[in-house]
Amino acid sequence: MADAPALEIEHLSHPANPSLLTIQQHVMREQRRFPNATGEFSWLFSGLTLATKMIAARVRRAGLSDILGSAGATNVQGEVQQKLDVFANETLIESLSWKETIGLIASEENDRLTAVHYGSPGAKYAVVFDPLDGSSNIDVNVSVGTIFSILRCPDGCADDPAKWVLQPGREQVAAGYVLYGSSTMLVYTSGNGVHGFTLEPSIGAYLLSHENIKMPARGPYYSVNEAYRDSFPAPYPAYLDALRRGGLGTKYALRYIGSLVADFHRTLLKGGVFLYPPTADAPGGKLRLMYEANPIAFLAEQAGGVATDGARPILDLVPDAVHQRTPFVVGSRDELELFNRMAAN
Ligand code: FDP
Repeated sequence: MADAPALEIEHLSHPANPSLLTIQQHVMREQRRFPNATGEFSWLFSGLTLATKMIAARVRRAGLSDILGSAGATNVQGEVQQKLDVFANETLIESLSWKETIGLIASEENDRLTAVHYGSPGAKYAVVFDPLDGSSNIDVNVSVGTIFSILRCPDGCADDPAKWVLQPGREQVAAGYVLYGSSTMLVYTSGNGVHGFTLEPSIGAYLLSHENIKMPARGPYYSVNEAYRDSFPAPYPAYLDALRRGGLGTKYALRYIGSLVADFHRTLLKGGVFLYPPTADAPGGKLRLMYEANPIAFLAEQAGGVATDGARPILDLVPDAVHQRTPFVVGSRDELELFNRMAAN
């Protein structure tokens, strides 16, 4: 019998196309940094991506379906719930509840923690989220977002849900947001840089579009609701004046959407500073530490930026309640250096 021809191998002549890297593949690649990684984390992440694609689809059709307007109830914050808030919350909880590694969920919309696989030996993570941030913008077709933070179960957390969830932001395993804007983007960090993925709607996949995002060291904008300026404490009014008058070399312009994810996304890409100071109505600040400030601060630091509550780094704050609020200043290195200098005087 004649010898069979040897199987020939042709090597790929070009490197893999990075723009075809999905979020799932990226998360798996990041996990390989940890020798004992099991792939569970990327399975958990798929619950987030599925839910946010469903939310994106609903947001896109918002004017066409009967989903605009109030759901007729108020949430734990005393805010009127929009129908899309309710949809986003239920979709995230439903999608994440399939993931055996999730023990607990905390949502902006829910007063109490939700036990998912709490008590099961495989439950390692808690997911904390704001299902639809900026919801006062929904009815007028302005960008909204989902923000999430993932925390690992520390030693002894099995009998103590508070110990599991009320960890400083520094302990986050991963965090990110999805911006439902002119395109839908997912931006996340697992402690190794900040990476952005754009939803390709025709195939329903988040594809890598912004690898290793770095926040410019200085930017052109400050972003704050200046209508409350009269009640801002020191040093906020003087700081805003300094930026406007060229204290950092250029005269700053103002951009404020009133939707945290959208305002931060611009700050991340263009640089500058976003502020939500204490006000007369919200002396402790308005934004929530665990599912707004912490994940955004983690992203900011990973991108070379800085985040503070006016006195301390956001990521060092030890929470004492899931829904606690904080003043919040986040942005580029130079703007935050000036802010911290003025705050110290
Ligand atoms: P919203 O009330 O529309 O949900 O935390 C909620 C938030 O929006 C943020 O997204 C936004 O940055 C901020 O509140 C806007 O608050 P003001 O209307 O007081 O400026």
